[in-house]
Amino acid sequence: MVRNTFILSTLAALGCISMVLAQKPQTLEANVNTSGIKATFTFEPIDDSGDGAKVTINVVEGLTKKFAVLPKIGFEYHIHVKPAGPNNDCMATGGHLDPTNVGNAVCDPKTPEKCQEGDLSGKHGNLMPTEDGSIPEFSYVDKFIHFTGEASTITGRSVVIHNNGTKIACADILPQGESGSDSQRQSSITAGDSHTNGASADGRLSGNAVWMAMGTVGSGLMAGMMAL
Ligand SMILES: *[C@@H]1O[C@H](CO)[C@@H](O)[C@H](O)[C@H]1NC(C)=O
Ligand SMILES: *[C@@H]1O[C@H](CO)[C@@H](O)[C@H](O)[C@H]1NC(C)=O
Ligand SMILES: [Cu+2]
Repeated sequence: MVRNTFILSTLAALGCISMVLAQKPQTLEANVNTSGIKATFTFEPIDDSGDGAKVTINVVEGLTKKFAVLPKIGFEYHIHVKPAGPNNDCMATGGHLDPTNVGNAVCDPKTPEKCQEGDLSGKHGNLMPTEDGSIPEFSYVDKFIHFTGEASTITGRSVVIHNNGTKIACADILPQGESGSDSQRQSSITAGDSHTNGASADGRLSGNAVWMAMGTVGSGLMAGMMAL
């Protein structure tokens, strides 16, 4: 009986590890809710590779024609390198995410591979203002968005919306469900949940986590053998 329990728990532990290792990158989200602008940007992995995202954008309010400095050109938006942090400081977000060092070269939507990874409006068009400031939800696939790689991952960075260049609103890119209020974000950091514990910034298991998992199985084996 003890032996069976031990074998079963060992198998269960191994099962959990293989499930975690084969895990698809997490869906990420940036919830903009500042300066009267409310919008959600969702980044869903298109497969297990960590490269490519289905981006879904839902602007609830704030992007009116009246507010736009250039209503015919609209609002640019990008993934910026740094997060806005707990005070949601758009000025702290730094420049565009550009791991291939494209720099200021103009982004041609026909050759997105030559654009900055973070230049979403360059690749897919600006957010166009409306009378009431909302934009019906729309989606596109961007194969050059990465969930992995220290330099290329979008995890922990930010989405910034501009009005003729000026940063007007922003939000950090976090695992879906954690991108709500600052208090939510704070509690998820202090609680050290499964997203932050052992998982590296790019959403995959770090070497340490693998060794910790192996250690757990090892202890299980020892405990099981001692019980025999
Ligand atoms: C947006 O911000 C307002 C004011 O700061 C707050 O009352 C509201 O709960 C926020 N909405 C969401 C969806 O986080
Ligand atoms: C838009 O921004 C440019 C560059 O900062 C500036 O020269 C121009 O005056 C702005 N346009 C308007 C209509 O404010
Ligand atoms: Cu920007």
